[in-house]
Amino acid sequence: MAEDNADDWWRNAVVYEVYPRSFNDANGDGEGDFRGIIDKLDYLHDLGVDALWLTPFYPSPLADGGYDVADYCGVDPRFGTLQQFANLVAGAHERGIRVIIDIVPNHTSDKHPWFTKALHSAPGSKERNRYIFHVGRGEHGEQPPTNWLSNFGGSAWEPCGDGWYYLHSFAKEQPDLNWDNPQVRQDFLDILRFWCERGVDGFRIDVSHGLVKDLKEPLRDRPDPTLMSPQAADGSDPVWDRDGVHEVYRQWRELLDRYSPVKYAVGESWTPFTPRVYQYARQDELGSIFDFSLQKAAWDRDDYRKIIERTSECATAAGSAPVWVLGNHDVPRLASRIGLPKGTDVEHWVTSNGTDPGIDPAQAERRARADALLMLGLPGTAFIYQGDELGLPEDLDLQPADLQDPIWERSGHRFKGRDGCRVPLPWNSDSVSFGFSQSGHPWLPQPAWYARYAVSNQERLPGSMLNLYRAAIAARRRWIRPGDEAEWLADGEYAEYGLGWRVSSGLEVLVNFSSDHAIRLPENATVMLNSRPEITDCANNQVPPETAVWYFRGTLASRSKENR
Ligand code: TEU
Repeated sequence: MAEDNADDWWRNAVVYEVYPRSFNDANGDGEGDFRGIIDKLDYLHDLGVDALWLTPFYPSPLADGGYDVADYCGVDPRFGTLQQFANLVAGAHERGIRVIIDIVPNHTSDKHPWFTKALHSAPGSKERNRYIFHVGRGEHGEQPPTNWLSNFGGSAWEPCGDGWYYLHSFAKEQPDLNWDNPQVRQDFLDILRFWCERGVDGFRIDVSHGLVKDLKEPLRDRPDPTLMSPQAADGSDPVWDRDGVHEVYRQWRELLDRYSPVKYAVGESWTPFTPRVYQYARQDELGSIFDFSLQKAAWDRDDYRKIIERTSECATAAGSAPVWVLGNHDVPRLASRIGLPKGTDVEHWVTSNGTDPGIDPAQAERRARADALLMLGLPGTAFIYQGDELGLPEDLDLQPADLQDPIWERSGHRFKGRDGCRVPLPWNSDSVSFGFSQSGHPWLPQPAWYARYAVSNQERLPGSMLNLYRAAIAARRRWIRPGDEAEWLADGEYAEYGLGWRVSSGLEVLVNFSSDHAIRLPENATVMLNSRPEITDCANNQVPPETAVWYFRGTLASRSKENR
């Protein structure tokens, strides 16, 4: 690993999200596992990523895909063992790839011994005080204590049968921990230390804005309980984004900074954008925070410009770097979302885990390719969700019997949930389960059209999405530096259809958002990367619609000399 930026490696890193259950199955049980990931480390190395983020692999009943953790210091046998985890970390490090793991501090599984003990202990006991238990309202406690709702639908309070309830902001199998309890704080410091000592390089913090609740009596209702994020960006919501949570992360940062190199952390706060969210990115706290704005945006030049500007400003003001996310395991895949017809409410479509409102596949693919060059051309940290490098579309065909996400049941079958982006990856178009599993029975069925997207096919095609990602990541490593800032190219040049920016190496990125206008590049532009495989160079310096290019002014040879 490079020594020169050992603490700051993440500031321009490309991080690849692995959803272990769906990545690669080596033991043939239909679910991915650690050995499967180890077998693909060379693939990830060839892709060029700087780090892996593994979503939860801890022992879990999988009521929420592993975000219901029953033991924070173990490995679920379906994924492997602690020894295999060590092998995975060692194998990644040998290839210069860092490893980030997921920490889920807002809630545990209801099968965690902390919770089973709490349930069997008396109200007011120290066991119960690890969680948030409360008596119900009404004469006999027959109503929930407040109007708070679960993110997955229904009340956030589950009755225990004796007039008491426990709080769960997600599924009822995910009871919320009580972060007012010093024991809970201590336990998580121990958990972080446990994994730091096993060589992980950083952490992704689940629901980082949720931990601390206002538990002052009497408990307060939320003005609009259907919103699952803070209603006013001022810390006044009793559940989300409370000021008190920052004290937790300051303590964590003290611990993470004791290591050399220091450990990375990124917060996950699924909230509408407010500058307040960047408090998590302060350098004495987590240090960085995901920005999900592009995941909820329509393919629109002005919206993108606004987002890129405000995210870059806020991240820089916090001493951090922007963290770009185009896809993850919670939302319909980029390669479908980006093709939504004009006028679709993207945020609603994303959170209701869609049906097909008339996506034009060719257009969606063009835009997804341009979007990849856009994100990888921006300074900051870029997160890629497994399969997005293949341009995999969302699987909108899953049938009710296939669905496993708790959202499906908890929403009373109104929302299908997030399984469509979690379908196991296609590695080989000619093998059973497309090379994912010898079992022939992947835990979610793969559609027949997955064959076209298989790695084996894309490796052979110079213009494939996979090869575009590889080329862009390699070029980014060379031309985008930690601490770079995007300098907008004068609007006049690209007028109303495009966005263009320059970074310190002189690399310029141009994205043409229009679906019918070409944009002219400067006369002396040398194009280095082009998102359209069928167009080998930009004839007459014209960048066609829905296309992105990376170029330099002058010749590439002169640049290479300067940068040596
Ligand atoms: O997600 C947090 C979260 O708020 C999401 O549930 C989001 O609201 C939803 O997916 C949008 O459609 C994290 C994890 O990424 C997610 O997989 C878990 O289910 C959730 O926390 C609970 O741990």
